[in-house]
Amino acid sequence: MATMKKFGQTFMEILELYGITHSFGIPGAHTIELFRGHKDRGIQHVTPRHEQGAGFMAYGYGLATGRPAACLLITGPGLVNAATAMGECRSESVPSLFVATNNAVKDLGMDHGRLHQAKSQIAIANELSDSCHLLLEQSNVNSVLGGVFSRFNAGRPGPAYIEIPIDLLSQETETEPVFWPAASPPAPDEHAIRNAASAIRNARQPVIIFGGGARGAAVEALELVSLIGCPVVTTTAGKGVIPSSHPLNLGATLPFSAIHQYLEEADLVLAVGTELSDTDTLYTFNHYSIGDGLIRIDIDIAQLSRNFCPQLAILSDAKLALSSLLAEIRSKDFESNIPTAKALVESLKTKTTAEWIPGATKHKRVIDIISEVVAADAIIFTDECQLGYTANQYYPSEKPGCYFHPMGYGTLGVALPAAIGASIGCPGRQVITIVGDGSFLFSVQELVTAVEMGITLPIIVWNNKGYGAIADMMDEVEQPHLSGPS
Ligand SMILES: Cc1ncc(C[n+]2csc(CCOP(=O)(O)OP(=O)(O)O)c2C)c(N)n1
Ligand SMILES: [Mg+2]
Repeated sequence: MATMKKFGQTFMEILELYGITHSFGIPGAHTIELFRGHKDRGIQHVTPRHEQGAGFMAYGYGLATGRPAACLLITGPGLVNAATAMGECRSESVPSLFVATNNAVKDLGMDHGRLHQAKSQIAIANELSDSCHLLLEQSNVNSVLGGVFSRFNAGRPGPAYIEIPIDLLSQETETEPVFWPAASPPAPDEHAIRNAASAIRNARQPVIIFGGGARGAAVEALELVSLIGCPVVTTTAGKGVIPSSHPLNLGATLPFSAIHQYLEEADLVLAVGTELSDTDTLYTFNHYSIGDGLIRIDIDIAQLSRNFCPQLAILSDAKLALSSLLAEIRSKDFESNIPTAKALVESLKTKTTAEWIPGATKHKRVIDIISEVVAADAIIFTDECQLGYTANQYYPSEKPGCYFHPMGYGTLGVALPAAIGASIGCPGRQVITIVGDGSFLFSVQELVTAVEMGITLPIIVWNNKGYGAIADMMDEVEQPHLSGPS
């Protein structure tokens, strides 16, 4: 008699249907049904040496490819070990799918003393994910996964969490995998675009800030900058949206007071795909303010009212908003003064010279050598270390999606496993990583995974025999100002 399929298998088939091609995780007694038959599936599974490594690999994979990988995690410790990576995915808007098992439905919330039990896994995951679902009914799976993948496509990407009790996973099933088409990304309101274009037209001193949310809109961003002819700043996540070598690009200079002064004086600041978070200023711990003329474009409605009050807030995918804005600006004569803007950018860059931290000259020499020897489209992941912090500001990026640093959640140990994840997602692309001696040892065991996967991964260890960045802070006379602008 033919045995019926178990629900775990159907679940994985649905992931395949949505284009998942890679999963990361360490199997356990609770996740057996997710792995049954995996050799015949179109999903390649990678086993790291720690679940945090699995999460960081999914993080690097998602950043490098723009596509989610799945993390398959056992109940309790599996989830908790990967939770830091989930937080990092949330901060950096990385599409990623975290799937964890739990004990049987009858045990949930009962403290029966079952293996791996926690009081509430969903409460843990809820703190760090963008969407969270405890799957209690087989029949809901297509709707739940349809919603998750729709969000990846049409919203601000981030970590989705799905929890499946083991009795549901091992139930026999007749549920058929069904692909639910994704929603399309939001387009801007035309009236708001006309207002934005008119504000840009009337601005005497405009400036644009591009964040990570503009990475998919580099073509339109470059055209807009050339059309308006104004200085541009990027966040670290937005590096390369405008090439570093572009004469109007001030680069990732948000920490520097010369730039702050310019932003404060500007009568129009156009911020695209950025939460304008103070983590982008932490290199100097100085904060900036923005005047009345802030126009924000973001795919996430919540970001439009965070940190700085906008004069105009446009909910939209960056690419769609910038192409509408371009069409609107082009429709009437527009006078730009590129030579003046170029001279201004040069002088602002010179003014920032004195503000680099002590040691930056040494860091820059190393960064220059690295950026000269790597391929033009190499992907680089830096960790929380002195060299990484200078690189966040200084490393050149001619294209978006080539430089990544855990800016937001800011944990140590990300870069090495993230680089492994990126190598798996982008075979043939050169991937390198810069780590400190401290951060390297957070995830050093993943070297074994890299070897097993046959990955060539240059690792630059900035070895100052200690937690140098923290020692630097101790040497500062004043306590660093970490609580954002007052
Ligand atoms: C999980 C975690 N613990 C502690 C920190 C605080 N922290 C930030 S940078 C840093 C120093 C890291 O040392 P290393 O990797 O050797 O780099 P260095 O600063 O020495 O260049 C520490 C401890 C952190 N960011 N994340
Ligand atoms: Mg160190």
